[in-house]
Amino acid sequence: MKKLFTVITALSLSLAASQTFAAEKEFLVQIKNHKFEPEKITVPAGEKFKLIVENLDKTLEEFESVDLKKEKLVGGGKKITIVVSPLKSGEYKFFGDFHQKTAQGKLIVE
Ligand SMILES: [Cu+2]
Repeated sequence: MKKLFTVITALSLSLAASQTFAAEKEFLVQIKNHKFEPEKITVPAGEKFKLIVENLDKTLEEFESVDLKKEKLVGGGKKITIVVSPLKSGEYKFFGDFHQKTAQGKLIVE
């Protein structure tokens, strides 16, 4: 009986987890000619979300943000997903580490 209860608990927990997972919003930012498109992305405060970074250039880029404490390579023609923990409202800058002169963007959290 105890075993059955454990199984049910585990099942409902994983169900709850998958529902939370499915509810996460996704935001797409593309890299084109070493610039972010769009350069400003508005996201909700206090919510975990996913940032999809798609590199349309042929060259390697690195999505980086000191404000968000994130750094991830994205190959030419590739796509990466960055999971961002809930943020307080404000502005969070990010940039392409390999093309910092042009690749600049920010998240507007509100
Ligand atoms: Cu870097």
